[in-house]
Amino acid sequence: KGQKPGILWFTGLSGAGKSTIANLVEKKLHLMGRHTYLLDGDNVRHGLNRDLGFTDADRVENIRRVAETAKLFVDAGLIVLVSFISPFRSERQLARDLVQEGEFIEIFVDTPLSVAEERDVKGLYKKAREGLIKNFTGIDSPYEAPLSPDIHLDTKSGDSEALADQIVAYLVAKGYS
Ligand code: GGZ
Repeated sequence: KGQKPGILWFTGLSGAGKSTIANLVEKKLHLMGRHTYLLDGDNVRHGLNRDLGFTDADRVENIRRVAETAKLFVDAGLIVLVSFISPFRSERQLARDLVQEGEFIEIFVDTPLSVAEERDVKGLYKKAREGLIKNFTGIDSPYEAPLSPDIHLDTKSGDSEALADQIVAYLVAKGYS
C-alpha cells in the first residue's frame, strides 16, 4: 500500500468552505488507511501563532510557520491538510518550494466574495463592513487568487461531499492510495 506523503494546501476567503471540505477529505483519507494531520486556525492561531494578528506582515509570518510545520509532518510521512486563507501568492509559493515537486497540492476553494459575504456564517463580514474588524480579507485586505492551482473547486453547487470526492479522486490518480 502506498504511503506517499504530501501537503493539501487549501486557500480561499473566510467562509469559502476550506475547513468543511478539508475535514471531509481527512475522513475519506482515514477510511483509505492514510495517516493525516489537519492544520488550521483553530489549532495553530491559538497556540504556535497566538502572537500573530492580521496585518500583512503577521499573515506572512503565520503562513511561513504553517508551511514549515507542514514540512515537518511531510518528513514524518503524513498527508497534511492545511486550511488557511493564505492570501498571498508569494507565501504559497514559498510553501510549495519547501517540499519535493508533486508533494504540494494547491487547492483553490473558489467562493466569490459576494457569496461568502451573503452567507456570513460567523457575522464577520458584517463587522468588517461596519469597521469593527480591520484588515478583513476581501474588504480592506487583499486576496490574491491562485493563477494555476492544482485543483480549482467551484463551490457554487454547495455540495461539499462531491468536492471532497473530487480531491480524493485527484489524489488516487496521483498515486496517493
Ligand atoms: C480575515 C479574519 C480576520 C481578518 C479574524 N481577516 O472564517 P474564519 O474567521 O473562521 O476564518 C478567518 C480566519 C483567518 O485566519 P487565517 O489564519 O486563515 O488567515 S491568514 O491565512 O490570512 O493568515 C476568520 C478569522 O480568522 N479572522 N480576523 N482580519 N479573517
